[in-house]
Amino acid sequence: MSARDFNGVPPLRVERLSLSESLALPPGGHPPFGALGYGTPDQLAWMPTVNARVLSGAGAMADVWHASEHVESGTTGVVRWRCDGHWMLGAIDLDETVEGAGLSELAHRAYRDLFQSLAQTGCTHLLRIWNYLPRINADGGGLERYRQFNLGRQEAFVEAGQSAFEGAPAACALGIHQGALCIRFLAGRVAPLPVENPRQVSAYHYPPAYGPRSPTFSRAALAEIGGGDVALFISGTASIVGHETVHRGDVRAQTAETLRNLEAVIAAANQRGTARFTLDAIDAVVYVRHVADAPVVREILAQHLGDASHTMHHAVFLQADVCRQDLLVEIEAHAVAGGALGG
Ligand code: 3EB
Repeated sequence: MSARDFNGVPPLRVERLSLSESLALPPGGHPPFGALGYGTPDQLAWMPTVNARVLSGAGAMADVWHASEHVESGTTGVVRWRCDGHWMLGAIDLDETVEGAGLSELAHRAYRDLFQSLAQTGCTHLLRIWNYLPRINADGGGLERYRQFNLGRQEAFVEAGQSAFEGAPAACALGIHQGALCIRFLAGRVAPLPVENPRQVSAYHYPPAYGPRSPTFSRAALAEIGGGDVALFISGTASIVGHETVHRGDVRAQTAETLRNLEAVIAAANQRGTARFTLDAIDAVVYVRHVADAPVVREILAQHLGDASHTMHHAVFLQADVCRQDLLVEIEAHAVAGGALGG
């Protein structure tokens, strides 16, 4: 593989592997650029883990990212990062009990350092953020903890002069039962193209009923990743139409509605360039609130997408809490397709 494509950008690549496959990498000796592990052991510096229970049969999995071979690693405040000069992966793990701060202050501190790390590496544009919050739906002294998180996060975006509304990065925010506040992110040198979902109110414009500060994310983001390819990052997507949760208590209907939302956001993304994405060819992570719901969620997905589809073959199912009490399922994904943005 040539290190640089004709535009001078070292291509960014991603593959979803089982834990043993990812540990068998790389043939050349040095570790891959970075990875996001699902249920993986916690001791690999290049593979920060998501501390959630894996429900799919294949067990621990990892999304392994490849960039150029010249990887520098460092820390900026609470952020550990790896950067090849064009692409950057970062991880933050902040334990509230150790830090002695509430979740709003913790989120503020985490994102402040995150933006400092971007400035330090020159990869100043966030493409995608994964947020995992301990006890996301618990009360945090008069305000739900997810809403506290939203306060600190938005404040840090605004202070850093980063787009907190239009142009916010793609993201997901899930609840884990224990451990630290975990944030993982991917950044680059070029701003991604944000994509909204015409079926949903933009999350950054949710009304105040959902908390004093809106969540800070776009429904999806598109980025050229070198080698003539475009990456689509689909934010956490759930059974929300407009700004309201629909099908309360009905996991089947919530799953079907989530699929309609995914279809809509993919269609919107396909209008922004020549790359063509389809719902049956994405690398999805499916979060279910109740372990017992996993089989029925899988059944509905298989009905819509086909058992043999790429999406069904590659989906990782995790147990996690979703940011609204009444949401039972959430799906996020990435996909890569040939093409370019604009045109
Ligand atoms: C929603 O649509 C569901 O706070 O970063 C999805 C994706 C959700 C990202 C976030 C929250 C976030 O509002 C929740």
